Amino acid sequence: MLDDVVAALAAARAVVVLTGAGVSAESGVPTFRDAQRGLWADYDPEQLATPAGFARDPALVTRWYDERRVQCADVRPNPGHDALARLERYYAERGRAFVLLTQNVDRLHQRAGSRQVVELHGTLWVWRCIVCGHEREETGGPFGEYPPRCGCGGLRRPGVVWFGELLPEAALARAWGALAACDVFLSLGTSAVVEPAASFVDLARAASARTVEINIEETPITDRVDFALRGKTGELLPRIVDALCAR
Ligand code: BJW
Ligand code: ZN
Repeated sequence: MLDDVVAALAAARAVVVLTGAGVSAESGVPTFRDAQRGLWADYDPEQLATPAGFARDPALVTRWYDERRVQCADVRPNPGHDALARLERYYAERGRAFVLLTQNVDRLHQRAGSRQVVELHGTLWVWRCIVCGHEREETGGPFGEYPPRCGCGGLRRPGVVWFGELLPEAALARAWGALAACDVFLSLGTSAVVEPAASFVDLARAASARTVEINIEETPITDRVDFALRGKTGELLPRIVDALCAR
């Protein structure tokens, strides 16, 4: 089956990749839905990743996100991220289209060298004031004071997309445009339960794309893809890209 995926990638003229937390797991970034160790193990997601949760307890929510931001500074991209950056270069050198849609907020794809990255769920690294809208990239140590405040006195929040919020319009438009025109779609390390990204596979199928999933477990889309590879992205992606480049 790996050979079939490599053959589909070799023939592809336009590729769309969707990534989720599983791609960063081998870097040591916890996923969301891993019940014991996941990011939500000690909390109800509704408490942390919703506008209502932030309104109820902004100190708790901003501390949680700030801790994650600081942890992300200490981790490195893994071989899965590296392979995706190489895959992008493979298509760029051949004048073919490639877009990486990520639900991840850690920016590890960019650090690995990927350039065509669409951040569907925003990023942990940019914080904005909920009153004046002022945004600033935060690369230093922990804020230390929670919730952090803007010069105008307003509360600052992480630039991520919470449940019930709209995805950034430009990101969504880019995703829809790329999906409508792709001939191969890869869903990597995502549980495929959070909309609208969970339905991207159907948009790719509607465009007659070959569809591939790589995950250590089955997901709700496993039965709808042409090729479902069971395994770690940090192990399978380098093998796939090596084989593609060796053809
Ligand atoms: C490995 C691995 C290894 C591990 N190798 N694999 C239609 C129907 C029903 C509900 C809705 C709907 N449309 C919208 C909604 C509401 C909601 C939604 O989807 N709810 C569902 C839960 C049902 N969606 C929204 O609210 C979105 N907004 C929106 O659509 O606005 C319009 C609208 C609103 C309301 C109603 C209708 C329309 C916004 C979604 C924002 C999601 N935000 C979060 C938090 C971001 C901030 C933060 O980081 O805290 O994004 S939630 C969280 O889930 C995070 C992730 O990006 C996202 C996806 O998770 P992901 O990446 O898949 O991670 P996991 O942990 O779930 O899975 C990891 C996977 O990796 C697993 O499968 C492992 O097996 C695998 N794995 N190691 C390969 N080494
Ligand atoms: Zn402000």
